[in-house]
Amino acid sequence: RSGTMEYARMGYWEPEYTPKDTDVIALFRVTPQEGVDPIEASAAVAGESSTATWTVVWTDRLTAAEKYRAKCYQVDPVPGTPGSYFAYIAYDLDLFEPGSIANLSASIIGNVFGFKPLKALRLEDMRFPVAYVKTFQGPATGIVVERERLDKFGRPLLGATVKPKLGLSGRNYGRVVYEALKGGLDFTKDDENINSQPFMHWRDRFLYCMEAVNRAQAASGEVKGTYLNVTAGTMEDMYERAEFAKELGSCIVMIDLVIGYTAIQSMAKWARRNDMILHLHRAGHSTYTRQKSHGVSFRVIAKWMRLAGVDHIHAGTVVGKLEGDPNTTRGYYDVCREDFNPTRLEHGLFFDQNWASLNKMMPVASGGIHAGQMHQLLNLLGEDVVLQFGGGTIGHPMGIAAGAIANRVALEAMILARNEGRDYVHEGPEILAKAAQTCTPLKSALEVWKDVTFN
Ligand code: CAP
Ligand code: MG
Repeated sequence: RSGTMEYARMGYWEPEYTPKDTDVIALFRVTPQEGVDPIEASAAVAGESSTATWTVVWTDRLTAAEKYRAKCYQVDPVPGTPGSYFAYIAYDLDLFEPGSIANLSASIIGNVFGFKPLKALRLEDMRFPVAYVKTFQGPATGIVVERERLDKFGRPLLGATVKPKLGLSGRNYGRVVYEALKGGLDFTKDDENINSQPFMHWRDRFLYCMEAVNRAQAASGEVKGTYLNVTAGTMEDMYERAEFAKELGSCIVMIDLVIGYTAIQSMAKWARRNDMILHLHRAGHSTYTRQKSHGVSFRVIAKWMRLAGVDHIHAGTVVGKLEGDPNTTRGYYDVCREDFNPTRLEHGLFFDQNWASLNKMMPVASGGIHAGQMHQLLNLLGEDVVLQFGGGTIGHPMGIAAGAIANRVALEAMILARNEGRDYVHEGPEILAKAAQTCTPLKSALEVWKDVTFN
């Protein structure tokens, strides 16, 4: 019995262990400090994210320690990254409260990320057993029912985030919503940092936005929506805002990731009870998802959010202004939209994941995208996605409705070409140019943003 814990020797390293079908599995990228043995470091991650502390404790013997100890069963060097290791760790299902992301994350990304023997630690992926998946509600509405409620099929949905991000009055904000929806978008959206500031209190925004939605629906004959951001400091405020949105006839409400996991799950339950679509903006995620050696991969956040029960989730664009490579982003979209994710290392999916009939989430692509990229967006992101052009609608030289028209015409031209079996990706610029001959707003959009690529 030594003074400090020897994790590997104490059973947190078990190379012979084969994970059970009912185990939760986590894959960490472990970067030990100089001189720390990678196996010991990985065993320590298993220990500190399950039962262990820095020394052996007598009370271990009062528990079924063999069972409750997480088991690191495999450690592989990360290809091309000397000094980093992939550690596979299995956790018995009994370690987790059913249906609670907060409880899960308090173990898996709890104290362990500050552990001194580690230089860096990243949670890369997780596998959840069906028994655990079934303890979660999953997306309140799901892609299929969302499309039925909106009566829109066979193409991506189109949206826009109202800009400028801050400072518009309620009345002017409502005007943007009306113009964008009437021009042909399906949705408009509050920005992540629009809540209830002195320049526009939430109630004003909701009233003007819903007036705009109703007028645009009457003018177009289409179902329209606007994501009213109900993110608020307390649960009471958030529910009050969500109830008011529903009372005004909105089909959708929005929350920001920063409200936290318990609040997200509660809102998902509210959304299911009230037949509302729940949009999640991933505000803040890059603070911990972006670094390759430390933090949490967004694919894990996407998995947690599908369990938690949101309907929409921002998942990246590849071609826009925010970071994201094509294959990793595809992996996020797989997590959102497949019933079963097979292991697909090229997309960053390290495990088979059975979603056990949980609804699918609608991925949302935004951040510096515009009509001239329509062929790339359709090719990269597929059909079940919301393409959201904020600047790419509201910055149109001929006005907001013209911006919306440009996006809708570009999308429909591309869908038509795809459905005719044309090679729409390579012929994309040609197809857009042809459509622009009879659509001045599209012509103008292609002209003004032709050089914008963010590469
Ligand atoms: C986009 C946006 C979105 C980000 C979110 C913004 O505006 O409103 O919040 O795209 O990123 O504030 O930047 P534009 P992600 O359309 O005008 O660029 O979807 O990657 O989470
Ligand atoms: Mg935004």
